[in-house]
Amino acid sequence: MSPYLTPEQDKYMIIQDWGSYTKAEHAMWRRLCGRQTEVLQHRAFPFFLQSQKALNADEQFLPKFDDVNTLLKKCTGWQIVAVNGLIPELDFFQFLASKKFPTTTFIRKPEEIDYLEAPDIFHDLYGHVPMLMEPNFANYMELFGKKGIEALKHGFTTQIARLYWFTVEFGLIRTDKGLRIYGSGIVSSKSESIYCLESDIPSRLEVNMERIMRTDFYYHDLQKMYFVIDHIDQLYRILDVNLMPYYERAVAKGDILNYELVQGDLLVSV
Ligand code: HBI
Ligand code: FE
Repeated sequence: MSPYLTPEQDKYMIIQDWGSYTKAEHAMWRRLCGRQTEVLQHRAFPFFLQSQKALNADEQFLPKFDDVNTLLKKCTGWQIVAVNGLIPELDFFQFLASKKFPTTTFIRKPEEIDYLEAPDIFHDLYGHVPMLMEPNFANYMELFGKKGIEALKHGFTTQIARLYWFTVEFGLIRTDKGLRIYGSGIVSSKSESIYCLESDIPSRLEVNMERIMRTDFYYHDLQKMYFVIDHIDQLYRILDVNLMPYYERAVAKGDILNYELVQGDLLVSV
């Protein structure tokens, strides 16, 4: 049993009742996968696309968590745990520190196809699980859980949430074919998958821990700021330090609005 897990987390865990999914819900999964996999062909990080295939998130039916876990365990030792929605930060980080990814089991309604408030199974499973099959990223996510627990203890909830947002959810990566997407919030959104690489509205900056911790973000709109890494293992390297001085400097220097550029920003061209 992981030292980070307590019986506390059990109250958030549910069972995926795969038999209860309706035809319409399977059809919604099919529709989302078919549409998004096409959009991502030359936009997503290659490893993400390969994992998608390996996951054979069989696009005909919603995936069974047991099948996903058999594959995921083999790849990186991670497991997805079924939850029914957003859970408190501390519990979320404790799951991550235990190599468990809280994954919702419900799927969005047709009227929510382009955007929904809280993560559904498409966002969590289609968006997050493929990257959890990449060993360096899986290590980053486990370390992230530990750093998250520490951040909450010291009152840096906002700063660590920004770090999660601009890497895990909305991160971009340089490849020899140009910028590609690895952030789950983007890969599960058709419009943002196109916009983040092709629009000239958002700025794209070199990843910078302190700058990220100062940067505000939108929940309900396309981002105006993205951060770019060179390699997936770069994430672990920049996180595996004493973060306290970064938190303190970020708080002392104050927040930066999502669309604002400041002195020292290193802009990345697409
Ligand atoms: N809970 N189920 C779930 N999924 C998330 O992505 C999630 C969460 N709780 C908190 C949270 N994300 C964010 O606050 C992260 O910044 C931690
Ligand atoms: Fe997410």
